[in-house]
Amino acid sequence: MVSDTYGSTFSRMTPEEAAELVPHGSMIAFSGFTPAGAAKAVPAALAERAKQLHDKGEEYQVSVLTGASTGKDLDEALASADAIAWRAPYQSSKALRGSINKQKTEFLDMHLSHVPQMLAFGFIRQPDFAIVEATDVTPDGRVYLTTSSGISAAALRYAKKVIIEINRAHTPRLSEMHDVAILPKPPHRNPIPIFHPLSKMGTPFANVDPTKIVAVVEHEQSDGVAPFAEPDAVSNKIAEHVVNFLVNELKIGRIPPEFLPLQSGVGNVANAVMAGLGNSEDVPPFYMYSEVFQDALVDLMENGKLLGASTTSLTLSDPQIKRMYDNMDFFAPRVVLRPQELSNNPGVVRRLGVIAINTAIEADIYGHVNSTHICGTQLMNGIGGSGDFIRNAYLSIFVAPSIAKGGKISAVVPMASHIDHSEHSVSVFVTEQGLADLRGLGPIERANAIIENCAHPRYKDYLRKYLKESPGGHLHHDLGKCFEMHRNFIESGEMLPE
Ligand code: 0RQ
Repeated sequence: MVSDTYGSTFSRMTPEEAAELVPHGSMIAFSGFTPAGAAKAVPAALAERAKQLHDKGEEYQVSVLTGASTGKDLDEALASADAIAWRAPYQSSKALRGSINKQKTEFLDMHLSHVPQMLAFGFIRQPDFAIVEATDVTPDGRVYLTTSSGISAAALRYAKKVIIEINRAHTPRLSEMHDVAILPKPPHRNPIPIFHPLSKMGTPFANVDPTKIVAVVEHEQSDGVAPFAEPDAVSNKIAEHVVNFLVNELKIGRIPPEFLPLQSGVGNVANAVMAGLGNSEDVPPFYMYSEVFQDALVDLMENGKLLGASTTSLTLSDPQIKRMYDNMDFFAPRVVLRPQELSNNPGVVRRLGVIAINTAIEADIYGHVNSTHICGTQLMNGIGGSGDFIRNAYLSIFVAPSIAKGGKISAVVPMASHIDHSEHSVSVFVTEQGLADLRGLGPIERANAIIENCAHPRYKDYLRKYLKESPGGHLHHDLGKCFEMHRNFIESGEMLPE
């Protein structure tokens, strides 16, 4: 399937041989944004190596940088082997989450668009290795990336040594979607020439100095993306509120007739919202300017509702990626895969007027949003690309079920226990209970809108009382009581015990 253009130029190795090249303490920049395009064979071999060395009483840990979350062979395997000392910028692995929350792994939670620039300027340590998945590499150093772009181009440029994983499960025609560019360093940056979600400005491959390539490993493994479950009633209700809101904005002319590009976060609620928009006859065909292209979008593109998409990853389950690979004549001109510095570029997001829809863990009555830390201490996944988009979006919509854990937790609280997105960046908050349009509202008006429209009935009276009885200036807050719901949960397992 893959044209073998590198011939005998580079050393071909087994994953185990390549893993032997990576010493304890190395900083590794891996390809991958979600499981899409993530390095697979070498990290799995590194995890095996770590286990064997630990069994012998020797230390072996590495620092791991990627585009975002990864597949099971990377974060989950390495964390299960106790082999990750430091990690950035995002993760969603159970084993790694556990290690981070036990302080065994140092985790740096970052805006994803910042990563390539931080590598360029040495804000984060120079990678000793880049381990990047590709469909092909040429003797002169062209690297044809697979299902994600992420930080791969920057990793190849700034790492001291490079290992390429050639994955024969992907079609080489992915190069028709890739548009790779590395921005010049400031102050030598011209305006980014992206004036439409499908604008292209770069090359269909990433570049590497071929003398840095120390190994090429070949395999054939799918990305292993889990298919989405059918949306539940709560997700569908949230989707209905979002669709009705956007249709009304369109009717009254606050969204132009050709609509605006959409960004949608990951997860089942986000998938339900995309499906809801796709099924609505009142929403015209639209574009996406987003970071993740997930299962629901394949159907929407095929039926003409989704005209085109800019993304940094094709996070598709095996059946959906097969549909795409079987019909590349149709899909290739409609998808642009960009490095995350560009897919998530705040300047482009502001220019294009993106409507951003992301999921919150909790919001407080004034609209500050916590996307990352349960009760202010336990990391869930990370901020991901949500901040890149919502701070500069035309409309920043946050969605969340009004309750979690069977009602023991409220998503609306007096004061968020950790803040990722401030009230200044949040236009609309939505739960299955309803929608609070916060635009143009002062703080007390915002609080009333969120409590009355979004809070679960079980929590409304408590929140109303908190707002009414707390000492008031511009905002109302009782600093002795604002975390009472969180304290209750930690002490008794319920935010409002009977
Ligand atoms: O727990 O897994 O034990 O059932 O959190 O919650 O409702 O299934 O929603 O999967 O969409 O995740 C914010 C975490 C939501 C995610 C977050 C518990 C709940 C459940 C998951 P269980 P749901 P989702 C683009 C944009 C930040 C990054 C981002 C996220 C689990 O969307 O990581 O936006 N966002 N990226 O029970 C305690 C609460 C809770 C709670 C939910 N208040 N307290 N537990 N849960 N609310 C993506 C990228 O950048 C790649």
